[in-house]
Amino acid sequence: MKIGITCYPTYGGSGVIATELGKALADRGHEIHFISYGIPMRLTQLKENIFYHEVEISNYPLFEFPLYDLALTSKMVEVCKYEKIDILHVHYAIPHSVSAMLAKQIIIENGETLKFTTTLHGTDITLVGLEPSFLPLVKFSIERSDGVTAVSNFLKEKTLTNYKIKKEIEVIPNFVDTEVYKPKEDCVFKQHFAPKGEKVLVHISNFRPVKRVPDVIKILAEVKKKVPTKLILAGDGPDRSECERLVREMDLKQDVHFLGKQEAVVDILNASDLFIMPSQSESFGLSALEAMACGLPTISTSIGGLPELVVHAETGFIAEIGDIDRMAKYAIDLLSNENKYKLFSENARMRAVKCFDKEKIVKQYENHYIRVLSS
Ligand code: GMT
Repeated sequence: MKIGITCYPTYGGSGVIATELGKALADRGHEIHFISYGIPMRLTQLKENIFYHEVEISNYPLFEFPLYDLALTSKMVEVCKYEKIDILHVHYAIPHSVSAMLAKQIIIENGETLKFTTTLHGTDITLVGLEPSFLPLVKFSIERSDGVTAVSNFLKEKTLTNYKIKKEIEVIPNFVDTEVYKPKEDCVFKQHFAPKGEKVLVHISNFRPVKRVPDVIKILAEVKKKVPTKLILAGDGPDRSECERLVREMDLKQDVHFLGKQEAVVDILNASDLFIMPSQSESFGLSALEAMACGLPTISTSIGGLPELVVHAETGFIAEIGDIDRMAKYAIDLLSNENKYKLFSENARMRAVKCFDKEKIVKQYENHYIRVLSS
């Protein structure tokens, strides 16, 4: 198949999944054309059947705001027409689904065909998409998509109810390459972060308010009272300065490592013991899945799609949003009980391999394309 993929190329779960999916589909013999404003972060290797088409944005002085959605539409038309794309797969509804809908219309007007499928990832549905300036367009473009997938049952239900959409939405969960994301013995970095053999909590995100990163710092402060523990915070975003301020204010500077944006996620996870995800909105929680694949139990909130990923009292623990004391208690429990920790760690890895491994989920996308193309 010739598959066009549009996603946000920067850090963030939807871009990661779109890129990893494209790479995996290319490994399975498909021809992949990425269409975006930048080269996707994880698209680092040259491969004969992967192509990248950059969207050029006009900076004509009359346009006070860049007209990205329109430039993207034109690029989609060009690529789909000349590369003879069978199916265009857009990740994150805004504005990608709208551009794809328009591109398809233009192609059809020219007597040719194009099918497109939209993968809903999270805030495109639960937050931004609900804003009055976007809602009608998001609803319309989802309704007009030839196929729609959501990364969790939670997100599927939210889409159907919030947008009053009557449409078949297939749930295809996110995935992880469990051959890459796996436990590694004797991680050399651990010594650096925890020189006296302390335990290590880790959180990786884009530091947006929905991630509630300050909660992670407050959890560390509680855990430290019982178990010598350090914290790794990887990633960057709007709340980073606030977190650095909180760390100084709480006198935790010696215990918290701010790493900023990092690519060595597997090493970071392997230098850690517990993954903390205190989000107030999370349709899936891809970084928690990556942690689970590396054998890290996860302590998360009960919101969104997280209970579909984290099995309470088996692969980690789930608490209510903002319940710092409970999350800290769970962390202390796991970090001070070696046998229990080992069991949870094995369970987490096993669940990642059994339910969310790349090979299994990529096949589901392939079948989805076949269904959409034959519909
Ligand atoms: O960061 C992104 O690219 C999108 C982002 C978002 O805010 O919508 O992440 C969403 O998509 C990820 C990949 O499917 C999920 O793992 C995240 O849970 C989800 N984020 C939220 O729902 C807040």
